[in-house]
Amino acid sequence: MRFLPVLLLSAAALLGVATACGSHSDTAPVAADAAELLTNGFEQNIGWGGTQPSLTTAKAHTGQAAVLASPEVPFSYTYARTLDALSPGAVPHQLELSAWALRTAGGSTARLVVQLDTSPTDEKQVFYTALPLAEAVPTFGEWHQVRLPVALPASAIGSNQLKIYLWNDKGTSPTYLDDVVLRRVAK
Ligand SMILES: [Ca+2]
Repeated sequence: MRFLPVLLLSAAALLGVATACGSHSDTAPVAADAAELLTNGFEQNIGWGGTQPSLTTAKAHTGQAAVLASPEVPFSYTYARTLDALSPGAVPHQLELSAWALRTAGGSTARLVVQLDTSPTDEKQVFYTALPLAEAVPTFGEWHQVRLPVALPASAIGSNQLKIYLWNDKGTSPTYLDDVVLRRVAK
């Protein structure tokens, strides 16, 4: 039975490969990513906080829920949290936002926005960047993964409040967003 350990090792290797592939599927990662600061597929948000026009089950990349921006809903369901709360003990400066976006038509011209306000009570902007989805998503009716590198200024401090949202801009058709992940990028 000298071949048995080899077989077991092979099986373990195959399982390892399968697990590694699984972690890249469209579902939430199994293993916690130390650099991951937030992740949201919006499945648990439905019903909480009262009526929220941006939360929708009309389209979804995973599960049943996503968020939208449209002429009727100019700003999507918004993430807002101070840098201290987002990443206790170390203000993150290099970030990457990834998300899945779907444009319904040529008029889906929403922008994916990351902004930093002075504080939760002072909306004076410290930083702003936006990804035009009309450029990042070339086709309609299909989900595409988009990425937005975010380099916060060196002057950013823990009491600054980070916001993430879709802005409809001058869009005439809805744009959908799902499976948002914000990661700290190692320098
Ligand atoms: Ca979802």
